[in-house]
Amino acid sequence: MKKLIRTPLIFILMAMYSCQSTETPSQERLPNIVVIYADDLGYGDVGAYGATEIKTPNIDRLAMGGQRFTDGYASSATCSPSRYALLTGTYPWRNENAKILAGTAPLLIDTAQMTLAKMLRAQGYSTAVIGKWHLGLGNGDVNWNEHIAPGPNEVGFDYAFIMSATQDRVPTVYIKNGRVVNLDPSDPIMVDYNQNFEGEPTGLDNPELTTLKWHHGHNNSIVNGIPRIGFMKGGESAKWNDEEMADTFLNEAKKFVNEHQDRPFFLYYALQQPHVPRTPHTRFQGASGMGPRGDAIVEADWCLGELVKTLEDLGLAEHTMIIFSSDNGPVLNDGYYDDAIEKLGKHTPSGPLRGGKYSLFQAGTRVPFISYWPGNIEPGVSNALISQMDLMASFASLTKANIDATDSKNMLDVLMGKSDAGREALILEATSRTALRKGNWMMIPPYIGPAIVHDVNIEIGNDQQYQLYNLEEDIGEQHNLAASDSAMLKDMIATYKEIIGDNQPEIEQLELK
Ligand code: NG6
Ligand code: CA
Repeated sequence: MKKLIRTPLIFILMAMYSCQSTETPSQERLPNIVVIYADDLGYGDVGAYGATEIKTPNIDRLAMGGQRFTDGYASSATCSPSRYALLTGTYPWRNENAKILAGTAPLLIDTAQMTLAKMLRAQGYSTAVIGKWHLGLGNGDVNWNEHIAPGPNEVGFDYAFIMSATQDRVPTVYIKNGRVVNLDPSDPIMVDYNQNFEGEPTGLDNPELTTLKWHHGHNNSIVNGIPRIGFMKGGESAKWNDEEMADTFLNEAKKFVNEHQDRPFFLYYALQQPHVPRTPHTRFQGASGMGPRGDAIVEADWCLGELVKTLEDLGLAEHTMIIFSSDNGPVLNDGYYDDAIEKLGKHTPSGPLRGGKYSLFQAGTRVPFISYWPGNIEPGVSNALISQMDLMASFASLTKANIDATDSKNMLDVLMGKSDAGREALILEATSRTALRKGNWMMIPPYIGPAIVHDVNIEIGNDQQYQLYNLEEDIGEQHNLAASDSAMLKDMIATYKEIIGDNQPEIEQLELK
């Protein structure tokens, strides 16, 4: 039998009073904002974007009930630069340190810089980041056994429950508001990216201790049988359980929503899937028939569904704008032997696009991008050109915040499905190279370097000639029109130079005529 808990009358009266005082028409409550950000999920990895071999019913439900963008972009083809742009509304190539960061890298965002979290906090939001951070921590010499700062709390997040870098990088511990979770002070953590700690096993020297084999890189410290990037010693009780990571982040996200339902909140829920090492919970192992990469996608889809269900159960769905996207395009073998290639079957993670993660071709940065807000966003498909960087100016408009935005464009009406007037132009970045999307055209300047990165088997877009593609007719970027349409090429180069100014990568400056 359920126990009845009696609420004293005074609390009921207080609750009634507080409802009345906050819900006057002039003080309409701002919507909650939830950004759900997958890691390395490709344009073709989602049912709503054409995947038939893998099932993503929860993401598809958002796509069907919201705006599904066909031309939505991450700012970069790798993680840290994309996350930097997402949170600051600034092109990553303006910051020379915005590259894939080591687990010991200092905080990439200047604490004086405006961020999504700071902006929304100033508008009365409770703010949280839960999941993958990968934007650096501290000032370059972190003692992992003390309070770690500056970090997310210093750039606008009230609450932070994160992994510092990636699942394949040390330290393999969770950090909650600057403190390593479950750390035993008598077993301090030490981290080094240059040299090993004496006597500690590594993937390179002790393959017999690994349960997952490394293919390239990933042969330093072994944690939970998985060889990682970087060396780590100590912190035994604080080490995360890889297979429980998805549940851990999800439970944190649900808890945050539950505890902050009474005032507007901003939740940046940064999923770790399907980045390597892919370690879905046993509940999902075998779920896709595609090995761990497919299973991790099914798991990520489930996590998203659970969070949406939590919002619905609390009656918050109509008060919450959800954005779903991915930090960069897909990769199969990103350093471990995990059957991603062998069990792929007919699935195409890049969909119809060329390239993948690390690439200036479309699959590097064009990603699933969905806005969802039942009762407020008209369902539909939008071909508007939009970047994750635009969330800053768009959320400023939504919450009436006053910010200086240069790179970030106000796309609120586009996100709401009220307009299809997207951006005119967008610079895309991949491993410190840049290219221009404008209208339906794509221009990649000449770059010297390998056309294919063989370890990952991805065409990254290098060519010593200009490349010009008409995406409307040639979404797979097969026909280089640079020689045949010199007027368009000239126009694209002019726009590219105008936006990028002095920030042209050196190699490009040499070649540009
Ligand atoms: C690369 C790693 C790759 C992945 C990537 C970052 C090697 C050989 N490769 O350097 O496995 O960790 O960095 O991915 O170490 S990202 O999605 O966070 O940008
Ligand atoms: Ca990524």
